[in-house]
Amino acid sequence: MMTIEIIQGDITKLHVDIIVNAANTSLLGGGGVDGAIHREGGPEILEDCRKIRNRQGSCAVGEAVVTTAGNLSAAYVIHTVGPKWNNGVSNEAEKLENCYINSLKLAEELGVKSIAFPNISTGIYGYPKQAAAEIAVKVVKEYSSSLLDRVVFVCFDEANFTLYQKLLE
Ligand code: AR6
Repeated sequence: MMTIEIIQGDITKLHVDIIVNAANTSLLGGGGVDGAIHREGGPEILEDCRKIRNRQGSCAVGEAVVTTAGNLSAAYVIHTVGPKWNNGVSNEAEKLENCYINSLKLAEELGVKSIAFPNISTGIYGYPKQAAAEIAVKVVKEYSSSLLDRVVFVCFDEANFTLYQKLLE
């Protein structure tokens, strides 16, 4: 049985097996939660990201890749690339769904039990928070895993925290 939790705070401080990053296709870091993860996790994460780039090039929107978590307490960081909001005309919903699905699948392949997600795409990428939260909750609720037993939604801002509480009550 997979339990779903909501926490308000900084994802880099969480004690879970996997922290998910809302990255960009370059995998080379950025602002928001991506900036925080690289800052707190240290340079080993970027080193791994560069290796992945050398192997496969950039990371497509909706896809997910895994690196070390460096100095973070997690075992791994999964980097997934959310869609930029484009008024809903660029299959953003499907792309966002894929971020959650592909991250969960990768976590299972890694054989871990717990994973924490930020509110992918709802910051710099401008995805409407309500719609994004509905997708995140739907995908996680529908995902059946024999291995994962804890999924945490880490909400940084009050608005997302309130939305997730309503959706999961
Ligand atoms: N812990 C948890 N959540 C956080 C943290 C944190 N430390 N910091 C911010 N958030 P964003 P995006 C929340 O902008 O919209 C980067 O430059 C934030 O409040 O980090 O997917 C990448 O490199 C929001 O709810 O990611 C890309 O270029 C959520 O994390 C681009 O931003 C996502 O906001 C990706 O944009």
